[in-house]
Amino acid sequence: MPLSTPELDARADFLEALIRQAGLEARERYAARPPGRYTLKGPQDFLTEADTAVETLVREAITRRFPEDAFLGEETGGNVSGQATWVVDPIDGTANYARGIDHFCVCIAFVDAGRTQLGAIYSPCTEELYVARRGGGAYKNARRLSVADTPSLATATIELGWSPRTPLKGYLDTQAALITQGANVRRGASGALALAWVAEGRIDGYLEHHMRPWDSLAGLLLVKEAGGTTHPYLSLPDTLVLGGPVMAATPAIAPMLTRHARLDILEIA
Ligand code: LIP
Repeated sequence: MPLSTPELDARADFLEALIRQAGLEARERYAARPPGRYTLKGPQDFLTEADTAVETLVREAITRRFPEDAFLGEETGGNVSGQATWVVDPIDGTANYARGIDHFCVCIAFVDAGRTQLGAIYSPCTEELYVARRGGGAYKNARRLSVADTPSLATATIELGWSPRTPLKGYLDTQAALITQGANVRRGASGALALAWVAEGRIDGYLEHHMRPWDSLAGLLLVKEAGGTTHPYLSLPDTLVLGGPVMAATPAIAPMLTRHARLDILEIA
């Protein structure tokens, strides 16, 4: 049974306060830590003490306020049993965070009835809070967002995400195809912030052949609510558990991005 409007209202209000608190925690730890202190979960997959501390703060707050909801976090896991679920990345852009690069965010989505209903992305170093509610629009610091009206790849800026979870050839082939079409291609190592930037119109598209749900759900909702086009994510089987491909772009750019990304022949390692 989907949540009622008042029940969703309560979670929306709670989410904004919680992500600000989590962002403050992340920023205070960032300011106090010597760059370069981290461990690796795998090749280019960074982990810092802050990831775990911030996720614990978020998880405990949610459990106290909404004990009936499920929780799924990047660092402490959780359960996906079809009930209303909070999906949390405590620090997206951990590689940046670990090396002292202040391009990172806290990313929280709320999924109910099989769809992302709420999304929030907070960049504490720039104090930019992006929020979206299904059917309610996308906002940054209370200002309504809209994707860019860039007409073609020749004048577009596209961010490509990558991780060792997918074949490097797919990333390099896509990068070459987009550059050949004249696009400016960048990589910022925070997929969540990149998706927020698509919603804000700062860039025109984001593509990654495989993203985890905690990195992507909030940003995909932001892009949709800002008038953008996104590749179906949660409607694909098991993406809440296994992740999946992500494409989000302005309506004009999306077909060209999908074509060059070859999402239809995607292989997940
Ligand atoms: C990051 C993702 C990004 C991906 C990076 C990394 P993390 O998440 O947001 O999409 O390209 O390799 O996985 O690990 O910083 O939370």
